Amino acid sequence: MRIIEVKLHNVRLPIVRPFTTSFGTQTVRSAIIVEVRAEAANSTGSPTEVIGWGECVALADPLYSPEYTEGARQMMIRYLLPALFNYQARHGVVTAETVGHSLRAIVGHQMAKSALEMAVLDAQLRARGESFGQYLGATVDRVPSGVSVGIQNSIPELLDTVAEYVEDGYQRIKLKIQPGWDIEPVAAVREHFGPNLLLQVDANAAFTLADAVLLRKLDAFDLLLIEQPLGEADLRQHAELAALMSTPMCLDESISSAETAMDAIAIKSAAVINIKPGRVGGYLEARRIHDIARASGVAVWCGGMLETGLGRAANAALSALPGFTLPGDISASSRYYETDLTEPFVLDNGYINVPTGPGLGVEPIPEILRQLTTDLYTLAAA
Ligand code: SMG
Ligand code: MG
Repeated sequence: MRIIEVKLHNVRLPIVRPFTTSFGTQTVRSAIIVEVRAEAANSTGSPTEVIGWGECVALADPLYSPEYTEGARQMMIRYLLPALFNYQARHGVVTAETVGHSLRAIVGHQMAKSALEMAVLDAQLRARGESFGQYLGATVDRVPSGVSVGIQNSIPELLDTVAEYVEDGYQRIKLKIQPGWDIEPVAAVREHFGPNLLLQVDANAAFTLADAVLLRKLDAFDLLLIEQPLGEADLRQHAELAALMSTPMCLDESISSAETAMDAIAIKSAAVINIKPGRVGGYLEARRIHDIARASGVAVWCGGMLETGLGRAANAALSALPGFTLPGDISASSRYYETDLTEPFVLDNGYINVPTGPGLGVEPIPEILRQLTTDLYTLAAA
């Protein structure tokens, strides 16, 4: 396809209730929505004009990962869009499959790169009338929905919050933990909701290997997994901790590519991988990690970055691949937003339906996108 123009919409979506993790509290979601206008081949091969949408999942501050919203925007404007347009000028066309290749000289910045690749892929698929799910290899039409529960002010508040989500139908609960909010909340939730609740924890890198004795106490609560207890760079230390615990070790922040996934599997730092397309540079790399993990007998599930309906649609499609054997962090839009950018995703008996329309199968509602946009940047291809 030939890109005609790219728009970057900075959007701000208020979050319905503050979401606290070991690294901070989110009250508003600022994201960059990428709009690619292109001429692409339709199913009969004739050129047709289409719009594709991408979402950059970098958070406002570099606390979860090195990337952050403003930095990602600068990165796209200064380096990635020029590199993509330069590739197009040299080759005449771009395809979703070559976006990663065209940006490879620029080190890192996976979330910014992922957003561009997602928008190009969406445009390409919309033109040929194929859905994300079909393209990625989905084998089911709905995915079980899990929810991530932030750190609360007290145990009673935590129990109330979890009860609400269980009533909504969420099939799995993930508790955010940090030093001082670790064993007690997990014990309380397990005791209150009983042995059948699918339960897991996520520390967002807040512990060190010196906390191994404390963390081992989590083995008593029959957790599905413990997610990223140690630092992003601590692959070896995660392997040591994994050997000391019976709870399966899951990595999130540490897995930035298919290569790191292979290394983590090889040295036994990960029995489970949380796949976030933004964190690994896009949906194509995410699928490669799924393939590697599946071939290695490692379970994967799809993480969440408080996506708008655009990212939620793509994540639902990815989660429909056969190796996604654990419920993901793909909740209903209402978990975070009163008004989503797209038609809201809703829980259907504890499941999220995988969109079936062309591309993402959903698009921003123009009026809502306009209202929530705080900044707009436009660049036309040369
Ligand atoms: O989209 O529901 C969601 C967020 C799920 O907990 C979630 N994400 O480490 O897995 C994680 C966090 C990262 C973002 S926290 C602001
Ligand atoms: Mg995580």
